[in-house]
Amino acid sequence: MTVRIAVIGTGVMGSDHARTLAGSVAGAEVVALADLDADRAASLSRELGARWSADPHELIRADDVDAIVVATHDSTHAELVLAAIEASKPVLCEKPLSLDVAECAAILEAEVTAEKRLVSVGFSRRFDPENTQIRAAIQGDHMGRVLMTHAIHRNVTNDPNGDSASTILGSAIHELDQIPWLLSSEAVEVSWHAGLSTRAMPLRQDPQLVLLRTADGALNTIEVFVSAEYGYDVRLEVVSERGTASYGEPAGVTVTHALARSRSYPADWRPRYAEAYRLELQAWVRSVSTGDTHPDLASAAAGYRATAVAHAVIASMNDGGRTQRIALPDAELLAQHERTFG
Ligand code: ISE
Repeated sequence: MTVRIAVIGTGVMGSDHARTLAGSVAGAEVVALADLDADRAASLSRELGARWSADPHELIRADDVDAIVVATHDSTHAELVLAAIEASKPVLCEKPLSLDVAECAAILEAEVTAEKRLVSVGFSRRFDPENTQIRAAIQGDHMGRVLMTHAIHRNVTNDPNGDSASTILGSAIHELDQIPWLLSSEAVEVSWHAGLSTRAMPLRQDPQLVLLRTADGALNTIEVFVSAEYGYDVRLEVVSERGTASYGEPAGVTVTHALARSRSYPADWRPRYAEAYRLELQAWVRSVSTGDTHPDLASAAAGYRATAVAHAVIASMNDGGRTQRIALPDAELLAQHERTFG
């Protein structure tokens, strides 16, 4: 069965996902696009042979649309995901599921009421081959227990109007999902730390350091620096009792010239995670067409947890870096969702 998809939002990620779905994902057809920016949507719709609309709700309800990708501004995710659940259509929502924990809870509630797993969240690192190799390497007994992990997440630049909290909800949110997923152990407490800040980003603290403790007792450090200028650079090292596993060297060819040896960094995340996005979209499309959810597709519950952890980090930021326990205000609903949908 071909899954007929509407992509809502044709900015950086929406257009990237639409092109990947159209060109590199088996069983997918992009039939419609929505964006408030008519020129942007019209030009991508010509390229992909899909129709476009300024009204996402019209596409979510349309009879010739089977499934939805949401890649709009973060503040609109919940409304569109709820509309997809209402229309009983599977939806892949870019991270974060919502900026707001209460909105994430409303999504959990709607999905539990629908009695159908419809929501997946675009935590693409779960499909990144280097991450899945690390996960395989640290499983089992041969390496012993994981004691610590160290993540580094650097962007070339970011929204100059963003504040320190937006770094956590828009960028560090990846690691806030990735580390508990990798260790199969939920986040239990966090603290936020900062020192000198780059003059390139006057409105936010940059870089920031988050310490995250998982339920297994491991301590995890996350440096997130969204205006590092030199290149898109993402690294991870897992330190276990009898070994380590890590990635982080820039991919590609090493060039030697003029007494120097060099490799290039990508300017943003798209080249670094192109394969992860393709694998994630393929897993989602296959799940939609077979009805068997891929185990690594992040659920709405994972989306809820990551947003709740992000808010605990922001609480620490606003409380002089004091350690915060993770508050799960809808613990009963979350447990019910996880019992029902795994
Ligand atoms: C962006 O939205 C992403 O998803 C990237 O992976 C991340 O590195 C970047 O900081 C975010 O803004």
